[in-house]
Amino acid sequence: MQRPARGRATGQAFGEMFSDAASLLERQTAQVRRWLSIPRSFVTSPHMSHQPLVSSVPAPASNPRRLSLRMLAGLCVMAGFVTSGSGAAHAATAKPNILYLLADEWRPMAMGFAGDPNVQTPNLDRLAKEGLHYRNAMSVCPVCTPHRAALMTGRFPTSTGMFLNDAYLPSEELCMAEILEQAGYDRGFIGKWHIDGHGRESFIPRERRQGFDYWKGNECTHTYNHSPYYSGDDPEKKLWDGYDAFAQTKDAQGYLKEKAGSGRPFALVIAFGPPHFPHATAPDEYKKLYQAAEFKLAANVPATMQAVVRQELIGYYAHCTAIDHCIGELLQTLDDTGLAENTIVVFSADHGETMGAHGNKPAQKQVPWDEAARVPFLLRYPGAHGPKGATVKTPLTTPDILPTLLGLCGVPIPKSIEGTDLSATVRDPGFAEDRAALYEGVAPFANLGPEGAANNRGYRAIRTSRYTYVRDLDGPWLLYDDEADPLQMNNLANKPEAAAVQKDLDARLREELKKRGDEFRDGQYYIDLWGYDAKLGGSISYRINAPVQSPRRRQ
Ligand SMILES: [Ca+2]
Repeated sequence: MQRPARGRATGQAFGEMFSDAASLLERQTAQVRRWLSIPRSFVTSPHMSHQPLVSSVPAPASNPRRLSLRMLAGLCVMAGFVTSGSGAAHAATAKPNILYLLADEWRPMAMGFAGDPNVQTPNLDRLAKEGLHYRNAMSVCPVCTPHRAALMTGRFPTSTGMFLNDAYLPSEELCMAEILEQAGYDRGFIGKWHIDGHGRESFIPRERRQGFDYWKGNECTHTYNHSPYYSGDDPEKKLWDGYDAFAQTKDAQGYLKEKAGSGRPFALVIAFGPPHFPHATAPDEYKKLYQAAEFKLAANVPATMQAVVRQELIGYYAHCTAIDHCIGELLQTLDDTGLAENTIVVFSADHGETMGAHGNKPAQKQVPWDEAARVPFLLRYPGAHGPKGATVKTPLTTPDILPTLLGLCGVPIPKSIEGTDLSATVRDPGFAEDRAALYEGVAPFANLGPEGAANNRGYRAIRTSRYTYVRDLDGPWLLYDDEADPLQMNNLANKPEAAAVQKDLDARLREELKKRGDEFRDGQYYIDLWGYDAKLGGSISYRINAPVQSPRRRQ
C-alpha cells in the first residue's frame, strides 16, 4: 500500500502507528470503527492536503471508492494525530478553539454595522469591529437542514443528497466534530440540530451526533419559551428555563469556563432557534424596543406587503437583539476566562428570510435573493488577523466553512470535503476576491403565497465579489450588479448592456457545476435519484412515527 501524504513512515511503521492510534482512541465513534474494519487494500493513494483544494467531481455514493476515500481520511487524520506529537496535550497548546454561533433565519442585512437603520445589535457591531465581515457569504441551499448538513460535512447538497428538510444525514458522512475529535478536540453542541430526521423532538443517541461529545441538543423546535432538549445520554426530555437562547447561553458559559482550565482545545457550536418565526414570542423587554410605524423599509418591499412586514419585524428584530445580548455575554466570558485571543469566534446563520423583499411574503427562504440566500458571516481570530476588523469581499459558500476552520486550526483537510479552505482570507482579507461561490435551489418547497409562487423554482447560482447570477431550468433568470444595486432591483439578465458580463458569469457557473458533477435537472430528478418519498414542491414528513428518510443514491 502507498503511504498517506502525511505519513513519513513505511507501510509497516504506518501499520504500527495505526495500531497505536487505535489504542489511543478508545472513545472514538462507531463510524471510525467501521473505517478500521474496511480492508487495507482500499487504501490506494494520498488523499490529504494542507493546501487549499477543490476536489474533482465526486464519485457516486454507491461507489466503494468513496468509502475508501472516507476511510482513508479517517486513517490520515489519526496518523496526523499520532505523528504531530505525543498526544492531545501537545496539540492543545498549539490549536485554537472554535466558538461557532449559528442563528436560524437571520437576514444578512439585519445588523447595525451592516446598514440596517432599525435593528439594535451592539455586540455584533463590536464583533465586526474586532473581526472580519464576509459580505458575500451565501447559504449553499438556503433552508435549514441542507445548510446544516453542508456546514457539518463541507460537502454540497447534490453530493450528499441533503437538499430537503428533515432528512437524516447518514452517519457515514465524515463531519466537523469527528474530524476535530481525531485532532484532539473536545466537541460541544447546544441547541437546534435538524439533521437527524428521526422526529423533531426525539432523543438523539450518541451514535447519531456525528462526533459531538458534550450534548444539550434537540432536533427542531420553534417554541422558544417551552423549548425541549436532551442532555447527554439521558433520554428524558427536558425544557430550557425561560427563553431558550438565554438558558442555552448560560449553559455555554459554563462549558467555556470549564474548558478554559482543561488544557485541551475545544469546538463549541451553539445553534440558536431565533430569529426564525414565530416572531411574536420574542421576549417582551426586547419587543418594547421596536415600533412598527418607525421602521424604515427597504425599497424592494412592495407597498402591498409593508403592513404585514412592519408587524413581523417587531418580533423579528426583538429576537435579533435578544440573541445579540447572548453573543455579548459569550464574548464577555471569553474575555473573562482569557480564551478570547486563541478562540475563533464565528457568527452566522443557516439562511436569511424573505420578509416581503421582491414580493416574497415573510417567513420564507430558499429563493436566490440576498434577503434569503445570503447570510451574516463574522469571524474573529486575533491570532490570524490582528486586533482590528475588516470587510472581506471574497465570496464564500457553506461547504467552504469547515475546511476554512480546519485550515485555521492546522488540522489536515479530509478529501471528502468539497469546499475550499479560505483561511488565507483570514490572514489577508484581500485574498481570493476573484472566485465564484455556488449556491442552489435543488428541489425547493417554499410557500411564497400567490404573489411569490412563481419564485419557488429550482435554480443554480453563483456569487462573485461583485455579481449575483442565477439560472433556472429555462436559462438565465437573474443577474445583479451587487455593488451598484445592493437591493437587487435591476435585473440585468438577458439585457444587451450586460451581455459580456453574463457570458462570463455563465461560464463560471458551468465550471462550478462541472466540479460538482451536477447537470442541473428538474428537482424531481434529484428526489428520485436519492430515493426520497416526496413530491416536487413538498418536503419530508416529520409527523410522529413518519418513516426516517436518509439519502441513498440510486445510481
Ligand atoms: Ca433554518
